[in-house]
Amino acid sequence: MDTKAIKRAAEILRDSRHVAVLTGSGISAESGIPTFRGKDGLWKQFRAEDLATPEAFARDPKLVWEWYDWRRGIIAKVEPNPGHRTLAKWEEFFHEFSVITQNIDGLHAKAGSKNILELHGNIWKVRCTKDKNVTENYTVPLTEIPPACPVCGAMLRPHVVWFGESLDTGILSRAFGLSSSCDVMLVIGTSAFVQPAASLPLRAAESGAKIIEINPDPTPLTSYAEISLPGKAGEILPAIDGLLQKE
Ligand code: BJW
Repeated sequence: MDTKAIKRAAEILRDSRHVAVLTGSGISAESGIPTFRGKDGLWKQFRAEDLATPEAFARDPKLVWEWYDWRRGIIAKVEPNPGHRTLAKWEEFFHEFSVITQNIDGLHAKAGSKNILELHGNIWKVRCTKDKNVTENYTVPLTEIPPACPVCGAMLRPHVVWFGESLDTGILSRAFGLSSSCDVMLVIGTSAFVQPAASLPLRAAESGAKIIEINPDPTPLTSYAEISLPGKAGEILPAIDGLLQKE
């Protein structure tokens, strides 16, 4: 661990009032949830075109639901790790603190974070394909695949954002607003490959925020980062927290 860079990150955070965090699947890796693009990532094993597009769902809803049912089974068994827990703790520490996440696993909320924007939806929510009503559903495994809407009987779909689908405009505009107004943005565990999420740190940097990136590997955002902390979120975030609490 680069202790000098961690110390500098703690100094920057100590001087900040408004902190925004962008997380990706890497923050949940230490909880046991596979990422998408790493060497053991989901997209090495499965094709996004077959499972994470509206066209794939229209073609074979059973296949898509079986994949989500499998992932719900993994996520149901895991717990937030020290990375999630440190971010939840920091909500009390800073004047304004928000987590903007691309993750659908619900682990930030489970760790205790409250100011969360879920850009790509939530795996524990389902949406009626007919009336678009969104409800929570925690049944694992699902009792019928594809599941049916208990109100109208139409097919339900996962309340997640697939490739080619627009993000919720209210959530996205709040995410850009936070990115424009924060003093510092922590970018944690994302390959910064998927738009529009990957543009949020660029908006923050353009607006004068300092970027601190935590990721074992470099990303297209690394060159924009004031501080780049190569390593695991579950180790680096508690190390920064240790220094913040010292003062
Ligand atoms: C660790 C670690 C540890 C490991 N600690 N770190 C502009 C240009 C080009 C294309 C587009 C564009 N604008 C829009 C597009 C199209 C498309 C897109 O971005 N395509 C790219 C692939 C090029 N975007 C969309 O379609 C979006 N919609 C949209 O923009 O609508 C308007 C529009 C439509 C069409 C055309 C133009 C405009 C929707 C994107 C939806 C993404 N959906 C998914 C699935 C969600 C549901 C589900 O989970 O099933 O979201 S795909 C997948 O990727 C998932 C993730 O949220 C997302 C991001 O992945 P993430 O989190 O970054 O994971 P990885 O695996 O990539 O990276 C993990 C990182 O962690 C790595 O860097 C590791 O090193 C690191 N790591 N262990 C810290 N312990």
